[in-house]
Amino acid sequence: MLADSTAPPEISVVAPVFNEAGAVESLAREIAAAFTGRRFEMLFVDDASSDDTVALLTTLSRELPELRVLRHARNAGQSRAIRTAVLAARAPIVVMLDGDGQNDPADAPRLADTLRAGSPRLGLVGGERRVRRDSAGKRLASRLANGIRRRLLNDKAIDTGCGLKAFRRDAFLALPYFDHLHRYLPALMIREGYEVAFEPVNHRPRQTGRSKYTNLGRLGVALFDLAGVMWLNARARTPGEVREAALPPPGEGA
Ligand SMILES: Nc1nc2c(ncn2[C@@H]2O[C@H](COP(=O)(O)OP(=O)(O)OP(=O)(O)O)[C@@H](O)[C@H]2O)c(=O)[nH]1
Ligand SMILES: [Mg+2]
Repeated sequence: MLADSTAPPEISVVAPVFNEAGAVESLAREIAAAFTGRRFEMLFVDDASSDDTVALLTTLSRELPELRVLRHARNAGQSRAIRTAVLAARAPIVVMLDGDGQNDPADAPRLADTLRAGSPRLGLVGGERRVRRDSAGKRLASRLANGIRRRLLNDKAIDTGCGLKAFRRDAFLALPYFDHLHRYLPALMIREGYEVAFEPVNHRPRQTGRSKYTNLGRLGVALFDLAGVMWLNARARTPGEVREAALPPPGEGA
């Protein structure tokens, strides 16, 4: 429950969902349990699912007042769903996680706390899945893509594909948007002048529903986007710290 239902939340937990009817109810309950005692909200963004995902969530929102359900009229992809959620989020700190239950909500408050305890320049705290609960093929494709990306972008991320990340809402909204941007959040944050940090997190096998990506499809688009992010980096310029210039007190200076 919200500690004070009139005050805005401190943390917005966001989950993109596309045909995840088997997972959303227990995921929403787990998020609510993980954030008990904090001022939080959770936003599930349904990306035009054809199953019962939305009906289940809206029914559950009667029981969980922190739950907000947004719906796309057309399927627009995981990154767009995350952006929809961040735009609607009311808290300055956002934690995103996959809607299929593979990320463990119990890790989410810790990532948010690390972000809040950091300097204002810390833009993102990403999860790093210590033990991947995925097929050998997916782990191999992921290791290959991660290695190439890290070498070319130098984004410090060992596991950029981990769906669990905490970030500053204003920092996220300053990033350029493109489909599948969610794989490049650490690189884009660094490009914008922010620092990034990582923490080990739990990972669980997918229990219900179907994977939304194929290994080959994901690898292909990741390499295509990599070229785009390299171009963005080549065209980046950052001003360092920006301060408001004040007039000197009377009698001092010219
Ligand atoms: N909104 C939206 N979410 C999507 C779309 N595709 C995938 N997702 C969500 O993004 C998250 C990650 O997708 P997954 O299919 O779980 O990808 P994965 O974890 O690499 O694959 P699995 O191990 O098979 O689960 C899940 O919450 C999906 O529901 C999409 O087109 N739109
Ligand atoms: Mg998954």
